[in-house]
Amino acid sequence: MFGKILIANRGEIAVRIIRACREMGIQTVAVYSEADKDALHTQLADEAICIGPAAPKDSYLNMERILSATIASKAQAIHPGFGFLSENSKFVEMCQQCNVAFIGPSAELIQKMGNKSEAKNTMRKAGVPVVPGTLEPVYDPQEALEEAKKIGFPVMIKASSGGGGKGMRIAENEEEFLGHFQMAQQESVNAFGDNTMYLERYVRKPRHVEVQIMADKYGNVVHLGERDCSIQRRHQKMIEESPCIALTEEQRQKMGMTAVEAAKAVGYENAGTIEFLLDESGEFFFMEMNTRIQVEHPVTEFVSGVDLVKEQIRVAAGLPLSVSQDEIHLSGHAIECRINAEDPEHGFMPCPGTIEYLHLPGGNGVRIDTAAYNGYGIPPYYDSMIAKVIVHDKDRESAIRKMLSVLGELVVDGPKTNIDFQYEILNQPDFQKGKITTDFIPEHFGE
Ligand code: MV4
Repeated sequence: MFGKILIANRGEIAVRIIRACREMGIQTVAVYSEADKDALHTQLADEAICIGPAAPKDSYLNMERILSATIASKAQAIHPGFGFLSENSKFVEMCQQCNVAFIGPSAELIQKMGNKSEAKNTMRKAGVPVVPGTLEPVYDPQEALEEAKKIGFPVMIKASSGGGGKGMRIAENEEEFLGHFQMAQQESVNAFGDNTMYLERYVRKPRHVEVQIMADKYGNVVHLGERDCSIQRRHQKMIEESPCIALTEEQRQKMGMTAVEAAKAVGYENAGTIEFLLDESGEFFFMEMNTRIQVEHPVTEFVSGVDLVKEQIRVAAGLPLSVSQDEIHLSGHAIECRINAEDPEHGFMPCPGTIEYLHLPGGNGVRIDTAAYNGYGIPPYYDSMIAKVIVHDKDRESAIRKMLSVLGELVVDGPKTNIDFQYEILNQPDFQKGKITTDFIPEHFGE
């Protein structure tokens, strides 16, 4: 096992990883920016190294400085968390060159899955269901129009390098296709320097359902059930839950096994997530594979009882998976709400500032992952998520009631937050009935 791990991240996920290391008897090294000298992760780690100014490119994205800190502190491995360098294949290669273990999959796999159209083709060849669409990349608007006519409208125009909705447009008909294609392609060129596009049939009112998988270095792969992440605002997830109540037991089995097959087909290692679109008829299609631990991993930890971060560290150190598929029993229902310092009344504008008073509820089946504390100043340079509230209870109705109780008790004085907005979502009759699709927020609260 590793003796010392460097955590190349900040905020609640850095704290989450430090705690896992401590429980495993592993020494921890935090890296921090000048804006994070009083951050919780900086204080909690055994050692902390300042890696530069506040701007992410000068600190948490600065590969040379992070590797220098790793070598100077004699850490044997880097846990990247999510965001920042977690899906940067160049960084993974640099780790390898420095003889430092990267806690995650190989550079090749990250690169392969980072290209969305290539990932889709890889999965299609492995027998995983994908949304019907182009098999080859498209570049030329006129040629794309011909392909779109073959698929049939409406079509989804997507950037190969995309993700998170960037470079993505819906064309309802032939007339608007060329304009939308050119806009999506331009957006992709601007954001990723890549004009490679692909087309798909547009799936109306889908659910976003993703399967957590975990793989070791010996070809063992397990899945830990699915998460329904349909409640999103502008491609930012707000609420995640497990299980997805729209699935029958048969569909759930099929989706889990499909995810395991997909991971095996690419020789995956470490934690990963296979994203599916679930349509109104119950058919599901591969969307993307995320090659990192995700924000919403605690809902899976609650229903499975498996500590995913500890498992990531174990498999990266060369140990076999600690559980087999037969030993994984999913129980009850878990829900996560992301708490952001933002103003829902003014376009969800980020609201950095000092937390004057913080009260975190607790109780049976309540978990709050946060790096916030009384008097903490939220810096303006990073994302606005300040806490994750996760609850677990015997069924969905009980979990919703628990979440409403926790959100009602939670106090964050100082910055504006989305706590009341989250409460309103959970209070909606359609949410309580499980009528949730990716259109839930625009349909119930407007754009
Ligand atoms: C789609 C789709 C409908 N049909 N593809 C959004 C981001 C990217 N990961 C894929 N996305 C979508 N792809 C087809 N063929 C609808 C979405 C989509 C969506 C997906 C998951 C969660 C929220 C979403 C919100 C809007 C659109």
